[in-house]
Amino acid sequence: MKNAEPKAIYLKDYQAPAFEIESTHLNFDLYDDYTLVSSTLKMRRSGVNKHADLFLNGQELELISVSVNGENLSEEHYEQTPESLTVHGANIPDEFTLAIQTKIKPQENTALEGLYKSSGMFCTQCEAEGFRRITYFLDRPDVMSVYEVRITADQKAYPVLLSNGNLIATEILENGRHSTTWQDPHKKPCYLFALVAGDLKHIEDTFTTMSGVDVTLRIFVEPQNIDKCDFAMGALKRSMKWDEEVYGREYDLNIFNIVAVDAFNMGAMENKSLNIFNSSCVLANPKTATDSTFQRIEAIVAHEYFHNWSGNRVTCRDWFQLSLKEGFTVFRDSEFSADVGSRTVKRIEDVSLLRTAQFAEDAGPMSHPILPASFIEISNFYTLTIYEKGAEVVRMIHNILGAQDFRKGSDLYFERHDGQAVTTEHFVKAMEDASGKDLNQFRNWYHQAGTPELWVSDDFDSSTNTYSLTIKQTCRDTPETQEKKPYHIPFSLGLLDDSGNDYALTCDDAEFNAQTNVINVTQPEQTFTFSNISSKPVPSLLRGFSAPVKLHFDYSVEQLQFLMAHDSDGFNRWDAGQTLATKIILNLSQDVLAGRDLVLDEGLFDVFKSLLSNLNDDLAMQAQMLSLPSLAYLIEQQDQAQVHALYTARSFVKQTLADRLHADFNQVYQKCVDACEYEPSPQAIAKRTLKNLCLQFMTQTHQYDYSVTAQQQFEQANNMTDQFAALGALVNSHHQDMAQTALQQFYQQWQHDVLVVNMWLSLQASSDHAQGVASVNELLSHEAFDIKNPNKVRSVVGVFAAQNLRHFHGDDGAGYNWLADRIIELDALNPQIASRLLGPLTKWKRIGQPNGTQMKQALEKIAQRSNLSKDVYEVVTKTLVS
Ligand code: B3K
Ligand code: ZN
Repeated sequence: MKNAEPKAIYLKDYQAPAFEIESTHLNFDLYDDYTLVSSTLKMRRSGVNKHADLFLNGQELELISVSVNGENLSEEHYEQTPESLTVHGANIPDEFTLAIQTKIKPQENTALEGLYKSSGMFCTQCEAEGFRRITYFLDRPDVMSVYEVRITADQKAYPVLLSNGNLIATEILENGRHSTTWQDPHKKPCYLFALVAGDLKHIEDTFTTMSGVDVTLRIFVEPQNIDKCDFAMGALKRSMKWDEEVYGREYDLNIFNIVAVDAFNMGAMENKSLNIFNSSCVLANPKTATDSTFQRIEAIVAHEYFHNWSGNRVTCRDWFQLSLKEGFTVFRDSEFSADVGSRTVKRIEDVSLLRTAQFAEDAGPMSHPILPASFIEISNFYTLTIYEKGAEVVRMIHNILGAQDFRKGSDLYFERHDGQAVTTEHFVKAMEDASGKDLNQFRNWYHQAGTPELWVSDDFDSSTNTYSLTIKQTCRDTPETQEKKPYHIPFSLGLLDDSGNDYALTCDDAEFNAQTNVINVTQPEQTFTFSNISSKPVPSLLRGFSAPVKLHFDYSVEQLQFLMAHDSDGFNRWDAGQTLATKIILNLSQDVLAGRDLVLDEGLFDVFKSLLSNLNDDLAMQAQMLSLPSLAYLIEQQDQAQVHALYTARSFVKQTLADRLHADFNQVYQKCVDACEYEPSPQAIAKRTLKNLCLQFMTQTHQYDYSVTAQQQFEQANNMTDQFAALGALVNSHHQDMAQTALQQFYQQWQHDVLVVNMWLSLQASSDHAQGVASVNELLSHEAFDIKNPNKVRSVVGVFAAQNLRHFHGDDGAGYNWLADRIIELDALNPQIASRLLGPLTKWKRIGQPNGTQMKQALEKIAQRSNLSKDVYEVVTKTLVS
């Protein structure tokens, strides 16, 4: 590695800031080839050291001037490095005004952090450390101040000029320029600062808060997108109401703005009263967006809105505490989605993501606790662990305390820490204080990485009518902790009698809660004995996935079928089916490797047959039950994954079910066809999901030709969900001629719509039937591709590496090498995106040979480059040394 080695920073080294900023005045003069930023800060010393130097962060800035109390400082009064400006302590009184002028080049900013341009408009992204690319500042979340921001720009090109808080002045200036001034009365860290300047249209609505205050809500978009804002506006209003009803949280300004931008590194950003969204996470209408896009938009709008309390009013002391706001807010948005849609299906989706992707992260070289102890580049820590596992940890607290005490805990947390920058410990303490429950051992979840595993065995004694469960917990070594302390695991369960009803549970153990049927597992090994059990029950374990663990219990096929049919817990009914299908596919993959003939298990066939013949009202659940475990999930079940054997085994199961049950699938398909106008309601979504799942199976079979059904749906659909599902069914079928024609037709129809074209790119990048690297290379050179736009990169490069597992893991290693080249190319432009793309390669140790070694070689190729960004450097080095 030819880089000067970037250094890690440690949580244990945290020191409170030596200076406070009482108020921040910013003046932006925007021009097409540069921007002038003048910042005036009212500051005071806060530390005990009265001579401390003033250290300010800054990156890619041209310093024009710096003054203290109106006196310009000359170069001997300060020191500049590429990442900082340090004013010598001798020049600084206890209270002072610091004025700094810098010049920046937003139009050249391809990292999309700080102030940059997206399709002609100016916008910002400051979390985590982007503000330092705007001006020299104490760029850390525990420095909070009030802001006043004046923006000046050409009026014709940038008629809309926005920042946080309330608009307090507008001015028409000379030379066709104009300005607006914004004042945000709430103290905030600089990562919540935002600015937008562009030629935008907006829709407007109002929300009246629970105490009767009217809030003006606006969504700003480029003019061509004005017909795609209504759904997000509805979602915003639903979120505002939900947060009042469920958490008692009211909005705190008279204005709330959302802006959609095309070039954005992630989904969206919760800047105070000026949320900025990736256009793919806010724009939708039935013609252009699928059901899953509508659902994603609703969840993300809610997530960003909920941050107003969990993140903005109460923020993080330092970036090690990121899960304080993200884990809590994901839990909040996930409960919101469960309340407005199907609770069980939402749980299934969340757990699938966790078990497929977060467990993989936790088992890989980048594994870290939800409260990490160190990092090199914070952008690398916006992970599934911080977000999704963080949310599971909050969910466990919710389950241990119960809904009422949890609400008391959150009220206390918001009241105690309003306006402060705090730690995860403050959150847990508030929960403890409000409920009187001891969460001491529970805190291990914050400090230890890795997925705990539960090994459960049972014993039934017919002479005493007792049934015992022995639960042993283990957790594999992870980089930060070798000796794991036992976790406090809330373990929800039921025991089913012969007719499939739940026994009333009686257990003397103090760790068993008879009201909730939850066992508090706290020891490395514990046995729980239930009395009055008249015959051997079928245990339903870890109901609702009550803890983020891997569960091992040796279920028989009959027991799993019994649970699928009778379990009162919907999640476990689904999970029993997944366990059964997983077992079968893993066994078949051994047959593939041994060259044996493949035979479909009749148990699985019966399950599918009966699901298709007995449609009930819960179509959303039926669709989930009929979904085979994903290839990514199957890979996660093996220590040395044989990707191709798994792919072949899974495809065989799908193909055989399609061949033997195509008429049944078709019957369900026909029942679900309806000519109603599109609605993104849970019931309508469930119907479409089930219908389109059937279509996928139907287009697989060689026994009958359903391609015409798919084609008709493609041509006649009145909404994107059905049109795109039909296109997907063709693309992933053996009807390749028709697929190619439909792909061309689709592009012709939608080429003017960037977001739809991105879906079109993704579909091809993920296709089993395409030619691997050769096909994705074609997509890279397509007119619709642009390497500077993260959505395009994700649609092609990200999707190929993370979702086209068959071709990415092609035997010659070409997929890995191709990805390494893309990462190298992107690292020079946008390090955050480059680093994200490393994810699939970080799994090299868990992929069977020769692939594992080929993946490692691709990583080494990247490691040998000079001038890697910190982002890529950190992931590559940690991945190779582990
Ligand atoms: N807080 C932002 C994420 C910022 C990512 C910075 N690299 C969005 C969210 O989680 O709501
Ligand atoms: Zn968030």
